[in-house]
Amino acid sequence: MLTLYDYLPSQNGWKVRQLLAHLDLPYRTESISLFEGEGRSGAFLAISPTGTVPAIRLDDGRTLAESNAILAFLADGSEWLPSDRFGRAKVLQWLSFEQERVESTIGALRHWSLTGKLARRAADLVAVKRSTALGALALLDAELATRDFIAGDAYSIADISIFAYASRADEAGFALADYPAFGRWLERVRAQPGHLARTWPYSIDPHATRELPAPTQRAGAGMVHAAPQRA
Ligand SMILES: N[C@@H](CCC(=O)N[C@@H](CS)C(=O)NCC(=O)O)C(=O)O
Repeated sequence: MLTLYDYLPSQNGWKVRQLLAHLDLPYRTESISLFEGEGRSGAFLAISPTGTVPAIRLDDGRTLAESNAILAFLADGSEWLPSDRFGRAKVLQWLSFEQERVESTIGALRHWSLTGKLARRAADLVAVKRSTALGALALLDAELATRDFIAGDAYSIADISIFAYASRADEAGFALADYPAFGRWLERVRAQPGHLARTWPYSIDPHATRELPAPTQRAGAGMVHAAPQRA
């Protein structure tokens, strides 16, 4: 059975939970206690090189990390990833946008806001993340005024991925009412059969107010992992 390495308050984890629910695929969950440093254990770094969740282990022992790579892998051959070359590339376009403009900005600001860390962050860092997030929300609003779903006419893993953090932008201090077409898309996604409404607050984790452990220098790798921003 597939194993999902997860942290329940994680919306990156939600993306994979949502697709697994659509696919009706059985899986077991292994929870990683991120704020107690479990993500930095040698055993977990062998599964997820950045020490982040989600990650999966297949029946044959192979492992895969990065939420959007996992979505693309699991959705292959399903209605949630187009089979034509251009349609797939369009989905990948929006998955890349999600990582650069949504997850790394709204995701980080939400984590800091909900766990009391925002006041400890440098004002210029917060300002850059806020302005990038505002740009992303405005862009999504303009794009979604022209079609029903982000990568075309059909709901896909690109919608799942962007929905994960964009739908929670209010928890990062953004006014969703400012983006009406985006708001209508949120409702279209919520109306999908099998939509996974269940999420978990950070308050289920007594350690969530801690900072994540310092980035690790892996022996022989010659590089330091980027400072963690999201949980
Ligand atoms: N780009 C990664 C980001 C994953 C990520 O940042 N996950 C958070 C939980 S939402 C995490 O594991 N944080 C722990 C850390 O940064 O050490 C993805 O999309 O999977």
